[in-house]
Amino acid sequence: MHQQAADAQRAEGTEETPVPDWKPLSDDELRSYRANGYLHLRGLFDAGAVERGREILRTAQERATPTIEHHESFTDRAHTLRVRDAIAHHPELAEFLDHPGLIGPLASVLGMSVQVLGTEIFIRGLHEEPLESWHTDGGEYLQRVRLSGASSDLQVKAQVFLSDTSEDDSGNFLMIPGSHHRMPRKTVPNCYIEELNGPFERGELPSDAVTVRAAPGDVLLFPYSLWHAVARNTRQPRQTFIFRYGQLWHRPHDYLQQPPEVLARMSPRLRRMFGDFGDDPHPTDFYKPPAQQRVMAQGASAGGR
Ligand SMILES: O=C(O)CCC(=O)C(=O)O
Repeated sequence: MHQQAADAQRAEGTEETPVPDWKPLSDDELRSYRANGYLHLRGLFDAGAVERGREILRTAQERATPTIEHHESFTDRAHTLRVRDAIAHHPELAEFLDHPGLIGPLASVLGMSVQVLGTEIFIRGLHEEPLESWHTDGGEYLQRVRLSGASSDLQVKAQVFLSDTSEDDSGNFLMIPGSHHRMPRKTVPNCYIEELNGPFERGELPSDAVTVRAAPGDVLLFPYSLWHAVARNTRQPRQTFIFRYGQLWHRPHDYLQQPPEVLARMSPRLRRMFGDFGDDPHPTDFYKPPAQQRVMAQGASAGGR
């Protein structure tokens, strides 16, 4: 157990703080994440969870779940169905967001200040060209922030794979390990990385690019600053969820505040992770969250209701 998580578990005393239902990353896993800018967590969700995840996707397609209002920065395209703020319409996503196997890695890379900043359903259809160009996440101002080696992270995404991308040309996630420490030569408002995208359009990949081959149930964790793109898809619709996380003192990406009826269905841990501090929050709560170790210890599956 690395030092930060060990401190976290001691901090509030054993009487009050239940035994966490999650385990932090090992020192080696955390070192690897910080050096390479990603963690491929294989088989985090079992076959039953994957099937329930696919059911959420089917329901979203059948009901044509609405997404949020368009923003001028969105680059949504016809080949991709993208439902932003999906938790507001699909409460079953709580099973994935509150899963101990995901909470542990998040608590390790962010510290215990974990907030869900966005929940997206993604279905990437068939397309002969790359589905997304090289970019970083979170907009031009976050793009210019680079963290030193031992820093806690600021914002991360967890991509939950529900269909198979273990072969090439299946809408694979592409990334450059270690690129989260580098600044693109030129930074532009849409965060595209121009030095790579000209060659990419001609079919060239950087020599240090890695193609992620993921099986259903795998999760890829990566920070906002990792240079990434998406390969073409000539096989089958690619099904994933993408969850954004950040510090509790960040602003969400796809909601302002979850409505009371959405929060009411969640465990106290998940409500806290949606930035909920009850009816009468103090402004300082977001920076110094009360009883944070205790609230984060257990979710719905451990009876933390
Ligand atoms: O679809 C993917 O694999 C990645 C999506 C992406 O580039 C993003 O969420 O920023």
